[in-house]
Amino acid sequence: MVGAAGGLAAEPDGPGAREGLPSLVPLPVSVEERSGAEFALDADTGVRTEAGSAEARRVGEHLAEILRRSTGYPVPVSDASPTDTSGIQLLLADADPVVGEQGYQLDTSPDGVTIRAEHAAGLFSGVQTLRQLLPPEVESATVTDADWTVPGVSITDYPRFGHRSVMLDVARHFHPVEHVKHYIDQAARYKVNHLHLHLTDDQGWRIQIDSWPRLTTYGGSTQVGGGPGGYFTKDDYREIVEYAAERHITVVPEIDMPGHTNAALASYAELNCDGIAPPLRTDIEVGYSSLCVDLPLTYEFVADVIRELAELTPGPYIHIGGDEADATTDEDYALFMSRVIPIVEENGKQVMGWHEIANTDIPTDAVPQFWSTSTSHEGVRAAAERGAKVLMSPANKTYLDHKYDATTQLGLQWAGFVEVRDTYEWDPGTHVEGVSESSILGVESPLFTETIVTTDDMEYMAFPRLPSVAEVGWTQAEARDWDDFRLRLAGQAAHWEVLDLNFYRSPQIPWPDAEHPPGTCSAPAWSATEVYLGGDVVSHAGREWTAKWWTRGEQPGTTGEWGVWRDEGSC
Ligand code: TNX
Repeated sequence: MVGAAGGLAAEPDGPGAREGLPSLVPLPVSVEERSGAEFALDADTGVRTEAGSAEARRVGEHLAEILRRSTGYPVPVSDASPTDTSGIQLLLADADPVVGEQGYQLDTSPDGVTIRAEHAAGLFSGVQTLRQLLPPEVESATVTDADWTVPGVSITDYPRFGHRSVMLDVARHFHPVEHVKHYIDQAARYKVNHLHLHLTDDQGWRIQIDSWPRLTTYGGSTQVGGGPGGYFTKDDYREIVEYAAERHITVVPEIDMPGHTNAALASYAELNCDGIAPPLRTDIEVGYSSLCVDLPLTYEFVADVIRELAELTPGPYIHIGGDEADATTDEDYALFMSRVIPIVEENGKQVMGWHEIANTDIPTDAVPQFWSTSTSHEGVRAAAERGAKVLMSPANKTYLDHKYDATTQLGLQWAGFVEVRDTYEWDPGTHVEGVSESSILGVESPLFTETIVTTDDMEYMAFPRLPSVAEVGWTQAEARDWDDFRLRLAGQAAHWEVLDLNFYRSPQIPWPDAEHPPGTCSAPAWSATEVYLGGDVVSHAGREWTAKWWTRGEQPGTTGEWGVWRDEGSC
C-alpha cells in the first residue's frame, strides 16, 4: 500500500535527503512515481478550480499567490473547464472515495497537475503536498529562478486522525497577530487543521471581553518577565480566525479556569473570595490561583466570557482549561465544572479541557486533552469507555516548549528533554492504557511560552518537532518509520532555509548542509544569572553576547532586574 516509504529510501546513514522524489512530510498513504509524467510550470500555467465552488476558488487563489510570489509568473485563476484541462486543476469531483473528508489525490501529466478531493480541505492539503513536490525556492518571498518542474507522481492521501492541532500560549508572553499568523503559516504547511490558542493565564488575559474590560486593560498589561504584555481586540481576534480559516485551520480558544486565573482575579477584586485583588504576576509558578467557586458572581463572569467568546468562534469547541487547579479542592473543582460545562453547551459549543476535567462527570461530547507524562489515567480511560474522544498531547512526546537536550537554552524540562525522535516514536492509538484508536480525536503539539518571546524562539522550538508531531497525526501507523522519517525531515531543511526558519539542527537528523555539517556549530557556551542593567546586549567576561532574560524576580541585595543570560552559540 505504501509506495513512498518503501520505494524511495536512500542510505539510512548517509547525509542529505533521500534520492528520487522530494521528501514529503507528512508521508502520504501512497506515492507512485510516474516517469514521463513530469510537469514543468511556465509563464502560461494557470490554476483552474471547480466551477461554482467559492471554497475551491479560495484554495486556488492561495496557491496562485504562492506561485506568483516565487516564480514571477502571472498564474491566473479561472474556472475548470472540461475542454481544457491543462495547468493546475483543483477539482471537487471524481476523487477516489477512499480520500474521505480531508484527503486528496494528486496526479501529474506533461500537461499539468490535477488535485481531486471531496471537500476544499482536501484540496488545501493536496496544495501543501504540491508545494513540497516543487523545488524549495517555491517558498521564496521574492521572484527567483528555479527549475519549476513537478516530478511525475500519482498520490493518494488521507489522514489517520481528523483533528491535528498546534497550541500557542499567548498568555505567558503575549504574541501579537503577526506572530500568530506566522505560526499558522508554518503549521498549515504540515496539514495541521486546528490552532488552540491559550488566551488566558496567571500572567495575562489576552482577549477583549466587553462586559469585563479590565481583564485586558489591566490583566493584559504585563507578562512573564514584566514586559508590557498586550491583548487581542475582538477585531484582532477575528482577523486571526479568518486568516486561519483561509488555511483550513479552525481556532479553538482556551480560557483556562478555575486555576491559572491570577490575571482575572487581579483585574476584579470582587471575583476573589476575600474581595481583595492580588497583584499581577510575572513569574512562572503554577497552581496558586483559583476562581472563587462559592461566589455567584463567578458564574456570571464565566457566562459573560463564554458568551462573548462563543460569538467570536465559528468552530465547535471552546477549551476551558482545567489543568493544575492545585488551589481548588477536588470537590470545588467538580462543582465548578458541573456549573461551567452547561454554560459552554448553552452557547452551542462543545467542551475541550485538559485531562483533569475527566476526573469529573463530563458529557461524552466533551474532549479531555491528555498531557500527562504517564501512560494511564483513570478518568480519561473511563471517559473514553463512555464514548468520549481524547485529544493526545503527552508532554514528554509533544511539548514544543521543552528543551531538546541539556544544551538547549530556551525551554522548560519538567517532562524531561524532548528530542525529535521522542516526538516521532510513539503511537496515539496505544499510548494510554484502555484508550484505543477509536477513542482518539487527534494529536496536538502545544507551545507554552514561559521562555518563548520572538518568532525566532518559536521557530527554534517548533522546528523540526512540529512537522514530526504533524506526521504522527496524519500518517497511518504502519507506514511510519523513524529511519525513513529522518531522511525525509532532512529533505525539508532546504525549504526551511528558503523560508529563513530558525530551526534546530538536531544531531539525530542527517541535514544536507554543506556549510554547517552536523557538529560544526558552536554549542552555547554558558548561561548565568546576572544583574540586568537594561538593553539587549550585555557585556560578559569582556565579550558581547546577545542576551535575553526569561524570568525576573527580586534578588536579595540587588535593586535592579535580573535574569538568566545565555550565549546563543554561533555557526
Ligand atoms: C504545564 S501542560 C502546564 C502549563 C505550563 C506547562 C509548561 C498544562 C496543561 N499545564 O501551565 O505552561 O506545563 O510546560
